[in-house]
Amino acid sequence: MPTTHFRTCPLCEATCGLKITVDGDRVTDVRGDKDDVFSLGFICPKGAKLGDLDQDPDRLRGPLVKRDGQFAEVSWEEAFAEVERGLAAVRAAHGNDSVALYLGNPSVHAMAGPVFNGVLAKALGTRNVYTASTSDQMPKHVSCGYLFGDPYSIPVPDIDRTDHLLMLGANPLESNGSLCTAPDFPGRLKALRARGGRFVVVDPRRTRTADLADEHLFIRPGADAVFLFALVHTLFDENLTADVPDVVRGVEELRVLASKFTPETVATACGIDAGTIRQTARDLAAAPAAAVYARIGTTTAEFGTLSSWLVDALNVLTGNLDRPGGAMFPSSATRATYVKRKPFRTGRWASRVRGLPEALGELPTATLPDEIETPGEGQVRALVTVAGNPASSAPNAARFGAALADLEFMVCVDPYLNETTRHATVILPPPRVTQSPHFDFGLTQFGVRNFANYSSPALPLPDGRPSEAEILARLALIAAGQGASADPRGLEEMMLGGLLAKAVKVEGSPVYGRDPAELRPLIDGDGPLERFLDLSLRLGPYGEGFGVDESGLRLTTLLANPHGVDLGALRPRLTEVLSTADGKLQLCPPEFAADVPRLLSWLADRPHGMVLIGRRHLRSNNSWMHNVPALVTGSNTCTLHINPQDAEKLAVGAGQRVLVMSRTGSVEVAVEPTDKIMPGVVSLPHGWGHDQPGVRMSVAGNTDGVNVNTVTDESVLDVLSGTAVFNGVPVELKVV
Ligand SMILES: Nc1nc2c(c(=O)[nH]1)N[C@H]1C(S)=C(S)[C@@H](COP(=O)(O)OP(=O)(O)OC[C@H]3O[C@@H](n4cnc5c(=O)[nH]c(N)nc54)[C@H](O)[C@@H]3O)O[C@H]1N2
Ligand SMILES: Nc1nc2c(c(=O)[nH]1)N[C@H]1C(S)=C(S)[C@@H](COP(=O)(O)OP(=O)(O)OC[C@H]3O[C@@H](n4cnc5c(=O)[nH]c(N)nc54)[C@H](O)[C@@H]3O)O[C@H]1N2
Ligand code: SF4
Ligand SMILES: [Mo]
Repeated sequence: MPTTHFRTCPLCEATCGLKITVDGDRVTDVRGDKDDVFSLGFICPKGAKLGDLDQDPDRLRGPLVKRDGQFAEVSWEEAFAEVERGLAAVRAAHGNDSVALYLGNPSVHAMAGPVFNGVLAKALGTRNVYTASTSDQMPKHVSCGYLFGDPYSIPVPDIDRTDHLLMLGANPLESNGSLCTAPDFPGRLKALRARGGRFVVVDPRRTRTADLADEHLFIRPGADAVFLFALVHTLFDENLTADVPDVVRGVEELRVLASKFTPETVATACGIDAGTIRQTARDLAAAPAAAVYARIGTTTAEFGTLSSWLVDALNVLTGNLDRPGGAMFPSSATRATYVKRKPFRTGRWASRVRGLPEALGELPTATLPDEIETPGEGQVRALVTVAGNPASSAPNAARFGAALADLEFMVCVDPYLNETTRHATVILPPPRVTQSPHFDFGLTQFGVRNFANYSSPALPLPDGRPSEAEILARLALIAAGQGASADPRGLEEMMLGGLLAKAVKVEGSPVYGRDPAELRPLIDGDGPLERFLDLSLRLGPYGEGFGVDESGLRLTTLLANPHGVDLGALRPRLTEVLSTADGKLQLCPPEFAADVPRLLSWLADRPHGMVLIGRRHLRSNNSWMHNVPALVTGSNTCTLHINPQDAEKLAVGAGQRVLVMSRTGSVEVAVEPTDKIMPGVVSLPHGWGHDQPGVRMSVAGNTDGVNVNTVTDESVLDVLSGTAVFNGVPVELKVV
């Protein structure tokens, strides 16, 4: 008998509710759940193919261990024993820092990662922690960390109530949104226009999002920081700033800094005339409520942190930060607000080889190959990866892959044998999506409405098959020296006990002064992730508080509401968020001001030749969805978008092949002339190129694509955050 299950889609940041039909152990139908409180039935082609992904025959069913260069199927016990041997040998010989940890993108989307990855990192006791954040959004964390004191309090555009949206470097019609969880982003943008609002897109490509907008400005890649500075300047210059509240410090310092960036000075660099820049600032200031929102086109860029900062500076100066219709701070149901946070800063330590500053306890992923290749005390000799494919996703991927091949030991928690895991000694595959529970610990922090939604597994785990939570817990126990056969329950008790012990000591916590031993038996849930969720919900801002508010949230509330719980529109909460040393909003942090001379030198001496940028397609998701036949057809191709003028200069037509060359390497691709991209700029999507030896992805392996990160450059970074530069990469083209 087929059964129906309501589940949150774990594939991207939109958190759509899905209605999944399961027959036996197969998914037979997936559609949007129209009763989902947040997504109201929206679904995209990836969600619709969740079944194909779930039952992909190439997904690894059990662990693999490499013996004499070949992967062999082994039992889980053997695999964990091999991990213990491998890690212990490297650590005994070279110390804790010789083992690095890399956490990839789905470690935020799968429920186990947010609960266990922190413990795993701690147990490894290494400074060599790397994540996909430094290939993505780290500039925004650093910016919010210095401005507001909390790197995780990132304002999102209040898209459902705004009158004016200025969007830079984001393409939610393909990506469905990022650092802004808004299921049916396209519908929300259409609604904004339908109610008379205005929406402007700044992008070197006229994307599907730009097509929907009132206005699209082509911007030269990498110029966002100077463009945003010129908007800030115009607000001051034309007396367009709103009354800035007393809690904001640094207005005058920002005005002085911005005075160097007049629209006239930056116009050529941006490819946008000064009059349009001024008008953009005027429109922003004139709107009753407006929001500036910027994403990956601005963060994986050389001045990612400055751009991220200036976006929120504009929100503050136009009076739009923390007000309905402006840029607001969501409040996650599992993030306690009573916790006192230490003031944020980066650079508490530096990477060994390049001396790059730490941010959020991580080092830049771009520098991991340096740490593997360079001999000396602290050299990385082993690697643990969880849900990551850095041999595809990191800059100068070829060098990255070669560095992985040089390691003494590598263990990967990953369902596929792909570009990265082919270098592993041990692969530990997590179970299928339908066999795993789901809750978005991370994304509830970025919702355009406050919400909470838990999905229980649709299918049971086969006997003896560890969940992803158990895999991570056992890795942490091995790393902590407890051995491959230590009971994960012990670790869980320690974690729950630790959280309770902290909570009872903080004034303002709902359980202040109570006894952890009395509270522990009250925690609900069938598994460790559910128990962790129950505890976090009950201590969270809407929580039941262990009896304080009977109507408050707890696991049972979510179990009783399979379509999710709507916690309402965003509400102003800046005072709750601010956790800087002096409790003020730092509009002009000295750390950022110190990076402005670098921006000025760029302005004076910037690349004038051809530059490369990225692009996303609705039917891809980074590197790991090209093995689903239905997702790799039609327009989802790895071609080089080029403006027809540039194609004509090169004398190439559609389908002809060119070599894209950079400092780090070259790739050969077919061109696709389109006036949707501005002259002087070419674009390639990332996540392709699956034809490397040993990759076991039969569909992806036959796709015609190259890895764009062969030509991206690990030596150039957004200095303040250590983030890789994927946009604005200087390249040369040669017809082959
Ligand atoms: N040139 C260029 N490069 C880019 C980007 C770009 O725009 N241009 N984008 C960057 C961005 S934004 C990001 S986030 C990074 C992503 O960088 P990564 O996270 O390193 O790469 P992904 O391709 O997302 O790989 C995800 C891995 O997780 C595995 N996986 C999938 N589901 C699960 C699961 O449930 N559990 C576990 N354990 N594993 C799972 C997949 O098999 C895959 O190996 O790439 C970055 N790289
Ligand atoms: N379908 C699909 N959805 C995804 C993903 C995916 O791979 N495919 N990946 C997921 C991940 S990991 C993330 S982080 C999000 C990212 O979500 P988004 O940030 O919305 O990502 P993109 O669609 O790449 O949009 C970035 C836009 O920036 C533009 N751009 C490039 N360079 C510049 C520049 O210098 N300045 C400006 N202003 N714009 C520039 C590009 O042309 C592109 O249109 O998407 C997530 N969702
Ligand atoms: S938009 Fe994202 S969350 Fe929604 S169905 Fe598609 S992949 Fe899943
Ligand atoms: Mo990302």
